[in-house]
Amino acid sequence: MTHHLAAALLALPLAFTAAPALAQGGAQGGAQGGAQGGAVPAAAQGLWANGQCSDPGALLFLTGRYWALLPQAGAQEMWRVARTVENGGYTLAVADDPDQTRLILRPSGTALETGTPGPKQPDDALPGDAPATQWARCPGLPAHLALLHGEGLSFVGALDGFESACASGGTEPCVGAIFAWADVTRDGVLAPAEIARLTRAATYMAMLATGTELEELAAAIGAGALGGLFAAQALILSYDYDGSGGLSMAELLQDRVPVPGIAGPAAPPGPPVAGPPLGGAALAGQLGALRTLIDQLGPMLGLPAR
Ligand SMILES: [Ca+2]
Repeated sequence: MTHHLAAALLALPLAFTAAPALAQGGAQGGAQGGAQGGAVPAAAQGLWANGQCSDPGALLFLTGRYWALLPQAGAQEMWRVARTVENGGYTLAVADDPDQTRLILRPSGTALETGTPGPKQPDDALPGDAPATQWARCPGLPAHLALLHGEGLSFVGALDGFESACASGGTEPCVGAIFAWADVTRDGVLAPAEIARLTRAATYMAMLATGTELEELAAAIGAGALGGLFAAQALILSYDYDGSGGLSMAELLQDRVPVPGIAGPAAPPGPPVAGPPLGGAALAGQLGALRTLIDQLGPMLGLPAR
């Protein structure tokens, strides 16, 4: 069992190697007109609140490649950006889910305006007649939301970097990027608490990727806070060859075994494939290896069956 856990954790970075190819595939299915890009503009990236930062009606978190929408109640969701269209000071971000969810963005200093285009609105007709939602930039999460979203959004904020590190197809830079995020104390060893934090953050992201209710998310992260430590101990017992009580990069990369469900070694991304097979791939689908991790850890963490 513990080796399955370790293998699943090692496989986690491989999920990101597919991402650049997917982005290219999505861009080729692209829209007519307007400048085509791949990433959300830097001016729109970061944490935004609808209402007061201290008591937001909703939070919107944007990276170059992802956006997460976290209302005060109801569905907590996240999308991966397949492509963007720039037009007239507006950016349209198109996600890679089957519905090709779209979000119109217009950053202006400490304010952000967003809208959701109607189904018949062309990509380059920005902003169209979509009703606008106003957002204010927030320096950080309010205290009452930090426990629920803090670690998870930190992980989501690091995803762009993970994708870049994994784009070459090499396992070591890929694992290294995630290791660096997890190694809070910067001592080159993942202690049980650091592995537990990684587990909670990965759980958070996997749940957002498929969409989750606030209550489910809170329950999973809360349960993970306790269960993650046990899972971390099991993982360390399995891979801690030098008995340091933690896991080093060398220990993690040793004895790598292929994981069922992961197609082959981490090969460099092939030439972009045109057409529908890649277009519309859901974020949840790309995170297949991560789902394996969550599925393996789930029972130990007391997560609800999915
Ligand atoms: Ca450490």
